[in-house]
Amino acid sequence: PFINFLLLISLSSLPLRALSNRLDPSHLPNNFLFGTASSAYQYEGAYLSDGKGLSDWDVLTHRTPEKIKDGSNGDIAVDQYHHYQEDIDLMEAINVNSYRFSISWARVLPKGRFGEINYGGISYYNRLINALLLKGIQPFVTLSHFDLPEEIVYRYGSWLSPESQEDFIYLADLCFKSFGDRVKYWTTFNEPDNLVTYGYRRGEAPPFRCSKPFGNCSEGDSEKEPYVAAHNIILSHAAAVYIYRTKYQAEQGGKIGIVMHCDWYEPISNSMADKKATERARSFTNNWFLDPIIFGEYPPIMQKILGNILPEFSSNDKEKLKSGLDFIGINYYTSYYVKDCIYSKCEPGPWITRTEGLFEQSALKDGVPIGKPTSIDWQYVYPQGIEKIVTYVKNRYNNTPIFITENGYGELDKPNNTEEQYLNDFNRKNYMVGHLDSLLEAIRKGADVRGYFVWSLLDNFEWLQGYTVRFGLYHVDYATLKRTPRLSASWYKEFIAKHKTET
Ligand code: AM3
Repeated sequence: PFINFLLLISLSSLPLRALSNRLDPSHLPNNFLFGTASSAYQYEGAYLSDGKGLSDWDVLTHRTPEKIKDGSNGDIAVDQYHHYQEDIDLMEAINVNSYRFSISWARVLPKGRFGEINYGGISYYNRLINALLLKGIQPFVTLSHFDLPEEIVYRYGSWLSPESQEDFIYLADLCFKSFGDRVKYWTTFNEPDNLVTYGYRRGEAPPFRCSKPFGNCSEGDSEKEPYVAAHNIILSHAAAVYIYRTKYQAEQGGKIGIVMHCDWYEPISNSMADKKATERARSFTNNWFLDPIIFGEYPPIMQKILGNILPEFSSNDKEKLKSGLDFIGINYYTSYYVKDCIYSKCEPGPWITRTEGLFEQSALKDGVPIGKPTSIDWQYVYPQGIEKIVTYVKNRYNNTPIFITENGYGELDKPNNTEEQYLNDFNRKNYMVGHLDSLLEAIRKGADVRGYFVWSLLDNFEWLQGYTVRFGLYHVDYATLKRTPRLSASWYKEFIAKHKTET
């Protein structure tokens, strides 16, 4: 078996070597950030420690564990709360110079703005930030990565109420004030498009709101609520950036942006209808948030199609929106074909924006997938997509600086895998080679990309999939919490080292 194993390794690295020659890290800028990404609920554990309050994900996983594929939760997760020093050593061991993590809102403000600040929580992030900086690793902080204090859901249904803006401003101000002397990269939200789609259209994530045929909920309105929640999120972003610009930025000298979930969309045919549908798909996902933040209004196609379903920005809102952002974070994993649903008929489904249908996304064209399928249902390996989405964002938003805030390869956990099998993740390594190569192409053609974060340093709690999907450069044994480097970790380490010596 060992000989077979060696054979497998050498065979699998053949095409890689060819690619690696082309993949020259010296074409990346000098001060490029190489990092790994994470989020509080997926990593920290310690869900009741040192005064932390309950988040909506704590409540969901305890009240209705059947909603999570393996019935699990983030009570312990990878216990980064207690293992942060060890994890920083693991980061140092693979040469990364930045770490993207999020603040657990309920850890610092257990009851949102309706209660006390939890200094136990503030102190944890101080320890984490200081320990990172001691190793020369830049903290790259997300203020809100899906989880929020249950209090906010309970009081007014979270993002459906304009009151949520007050809560977010309170959180943002506290974080800038407490950590901004040392944190130079902030993002307001992680993937707000996913958050509203899962939470308010499909009803599959907190606060589980939807209406048929988009999902099977008892309360909600999938036609309207996603737009209301998104509107409050956009205004929360604007208000937080406004506070950063007016109160903190001059003194602290950091940058602030937002992270978007960016699948690449390819028209399924050359027909004008499918091409237009593809533009619609982009408008109803990424541009939905980025257009108002950067141009001050919703994409024209959305306005035309949704009419008065789409909330309006007051002149005061428009003033705030002028604060914009300093960079765009792109999370790229996969690509889809888009088919028109206005002129041709599509089955109504959760990804169709309105019941009568606007577009449909599918990874298949005539039965052939857009990229190599993986063991998880939504991911297809299409490295060209990263160059395409970066170029699209660059062109649409006047070459605003970009960070790739997530890119990674998921694998379904197979409990009977041998150590050899789960550590030799050449598929993940190939994925990173391909995507960095394609990203370099976008940079060579002029995109201002300033960093790349792998999702993820460690295997972790993958939301609705629980622990059944693994994304880590390091394998985690959930019984012992032992972290072991995979092949992809060594590859990333060498890639970064090569960049260091060549620039
Ligand atoms: O889970 C992370 C990665 C992996 O798969 C990360 O936290 C997310 O930002 C990102 O979206 N990732 C991801 N996406 C697949 C499906 C996400 C569903 C989210 C549902 C919860 C609102």
